[in-house]
Amino acid sequence: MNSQVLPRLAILISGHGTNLQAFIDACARRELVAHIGIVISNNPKAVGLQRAHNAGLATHTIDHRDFATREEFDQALVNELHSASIDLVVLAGFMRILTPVLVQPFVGRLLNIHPSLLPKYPGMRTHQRALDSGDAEAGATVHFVTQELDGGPPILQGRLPTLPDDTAESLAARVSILEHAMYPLAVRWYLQGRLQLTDNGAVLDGKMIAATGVQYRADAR
Ligand code: NHR
Ligand code: GAR
Repeated sequence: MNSQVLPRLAILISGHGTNLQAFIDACARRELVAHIGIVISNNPKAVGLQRAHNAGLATHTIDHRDFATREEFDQALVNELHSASIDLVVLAGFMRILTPVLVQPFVGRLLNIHPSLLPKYPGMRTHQRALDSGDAEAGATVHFVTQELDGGPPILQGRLPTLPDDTAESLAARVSILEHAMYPLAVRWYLQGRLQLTDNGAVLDGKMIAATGVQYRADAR
């Protein structure tokens, strides 16, 4: 198939890019019928850039430190997304808070995965906060990105038990594996036209998604 007719994804990263790798693999296996049109990192040293190169993908580094304001940084992102004709923007370990300059033109076409059971623990250090609170469960949430940080409507939530000897690192490693399974599924729903952001929240197959998202199961399609 001609890659130009495939829906085009942008994956925005800042670090290891293991979620990016999950998308590269899902596209290669045709679990996702899409083309990753651009990988953008704000961090020139992101390991994920190498993963993109290895897969033959176009990359672009837009270093936030080169811009005087968040808005100017976001405008540079928007310009790149437009020139790459992007249909859906996927935040995958992207560590810069976005302003309306980016969110507005892409609202409803902008997804994030956050490493907590939202609405618990928006922001940073989620695993340590879950352990400090003695939570029996942790996980990750895919959500539509809106102006409110980690506050956009949840789509898909995956949970797993915390373990007695867990550290933030050991818990993060298990949540990470869960993320790689669940994030491509949410993107698949979007690309199949089954998932939309409406004024009332996220909708899947014509039904409102609950405030905690659809509960992810390994056999979900
Ligand atoms: N932007 C908007 N408008 N809304 C969201 O929901 C967003 C977003 C940008 C990124 C990812 C998010 C996460 O999943 C995300 C969601 C970065 C920070 C942060 O505090 C918080 C949440 C998320 C990403 N960033 C610092 C900043 O000043 C920088 C931290 C650093 O560089 O280490 O931008 O967790
Ligand atoms: C993932 O666990 C993701 O949920 C989290 O960072 C990790 C990125 O891993 N995202 C955030 O914390 C966003 N603030 P990766 O770079 O290997 O995909």
